[in-house]
Amino acid sequence: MSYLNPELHRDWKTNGYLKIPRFFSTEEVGYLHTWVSEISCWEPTSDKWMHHYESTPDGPRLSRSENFVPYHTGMKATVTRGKVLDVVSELMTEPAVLYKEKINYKYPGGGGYAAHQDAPAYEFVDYHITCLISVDSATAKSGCLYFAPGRHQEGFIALDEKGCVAPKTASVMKWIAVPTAPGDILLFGSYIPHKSPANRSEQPRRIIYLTYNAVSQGDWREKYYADKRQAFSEYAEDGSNRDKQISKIAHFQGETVNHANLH
Ligand SMILES: O=C(O)CCC(=O)C(=O)O
Repeated sequence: MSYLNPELHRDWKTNGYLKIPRFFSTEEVGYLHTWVSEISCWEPTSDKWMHHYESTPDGPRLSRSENFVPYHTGMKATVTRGKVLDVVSELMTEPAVLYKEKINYKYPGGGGYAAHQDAPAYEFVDYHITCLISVDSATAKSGCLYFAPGRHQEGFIALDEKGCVAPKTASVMKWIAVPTAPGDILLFGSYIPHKSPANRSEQPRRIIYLTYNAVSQGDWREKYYADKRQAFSEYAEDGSNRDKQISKIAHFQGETVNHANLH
């Protein structure tokens, strides 16, 4: 079954991202809501899922959870088979495999993300497609994504020391806000520049991000998380402050809080 008509394929090629409204039904969104809440209640671990926290006006809150798929049956089924995998494979023009997954919570007052491309943070494979699932509604006020349409065909753009698009270049790019409602998905490749503001609303803006690569490039998911864990344990020792990041690139603009300091 195809999820995309020729017009959607054209939009994808032209813009480098594609929104499909109501990809998940109201009932499915109900499940996703429950699962995101369940995962957010898991205690921090040093060897399974990863939680990241940030300071907000309401105190420390989760900013991100990742590596949860092996530990959650419902999420695992939804992201490793079925319609998300199918639509990503269709865009990839070959079968896809999960590379990484995360939930970005962006609670009220939660930080935004500087203009960046994902490719510098996603090592081992050259190209990825991410499927964003809007669990809450994301608006300009609550911190939806902004894209620079068509700029996915230029390789790395003005990559700075943070791994982001240099602010001077980003400031003259044309940015389009892409709000999403619960159940909408937004597909984007790893070279499309994007950014998002802080959440200035009173509501959480929870979004699931599922990133895939072509099966022909191999299955890198475990290696990705082992490498990230290793890198962050080195950052914690090397005095570089990079352990304050939530990714190998320094795109997150919130103020991170170490979970050891939460209680
Ligand atoms: O969730 C957001 O607002 C943007 C996230 C993002 O671009 C990222 O995590 O790389």
